[in-house]
Amino acid sequence: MKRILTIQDISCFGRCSTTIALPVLSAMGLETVVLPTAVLSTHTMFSGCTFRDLTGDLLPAARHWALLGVHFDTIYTGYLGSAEAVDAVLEILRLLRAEDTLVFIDPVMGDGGRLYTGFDETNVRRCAALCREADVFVPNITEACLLTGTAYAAPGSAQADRAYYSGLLDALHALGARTSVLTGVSLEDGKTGILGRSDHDFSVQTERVEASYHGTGDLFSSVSAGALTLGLAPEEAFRMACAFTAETIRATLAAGGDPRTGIAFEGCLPDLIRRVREALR
Ligand code: PXL
Repeated sequence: MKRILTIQDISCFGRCSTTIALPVLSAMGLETVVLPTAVLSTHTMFSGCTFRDLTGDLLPAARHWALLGVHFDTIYTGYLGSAEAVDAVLEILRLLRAEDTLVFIDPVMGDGGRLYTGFDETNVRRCAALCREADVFVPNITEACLLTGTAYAAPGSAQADRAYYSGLLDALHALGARTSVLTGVSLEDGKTGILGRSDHDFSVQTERVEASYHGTGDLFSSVSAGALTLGLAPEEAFRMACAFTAETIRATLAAGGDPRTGIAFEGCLPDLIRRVREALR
């Protein structure tokens, strides 16, 4: 069985980060090791959340695994919460990355043209250092703009045309990842998806659903990282992640409820398992 390490926070209420990655990766048939960077009462879209920083525990845990000789097929990072946590992850990569380990970085920092609460320029600079370590790199438009010094153009606006996205992907890919994927890219009216580059360029567009749920990016990244770990080619892995994410957004909308409680992926897991089985046949 392949083994994946995911390094991101645990937000106890409001599905995102580890509370999505762990069930999704387990359902995909991967042995999933979690390393929480912090424990929060909720994600930061709820005001007044508690935040227990665990940065000091990250390296000792990784050193223990290195002593035990634990091998990771993939190391997947998401929300890191502080510049110090990013530095700890850089050390962890030096300790635990084997020649065949895939390093998948989702540089979670912001959305909608703005940094998330608690992030500033220091986070952006440290995150850029982390991105240089990535085999696979999956920022949204906001994060790609911050990391490449590009002006933000909102999806659907006149400035956000194909040439804008191509230029942004060029700048992103120049940061050095083997596979770079821009998420939240709208190439046609009423659609949304990704634009990617590995040994060739690819794009995926699905019907846009006029709803936005917390944790959607984490779901997309978890499925992508899982599918790549299982050995799918990048284009195939990202196609699966786009299709499954679109389906889950539709299911969440149908279920109703507060969007801050996060994307309702649980009822869709049997479909994810079916997609994985078909892809591996
Ligand atoms: O979904 C990204 C994310 C993860 N973890 C925490 C967050 C956010 C986005 O706001 O606040 C704690």
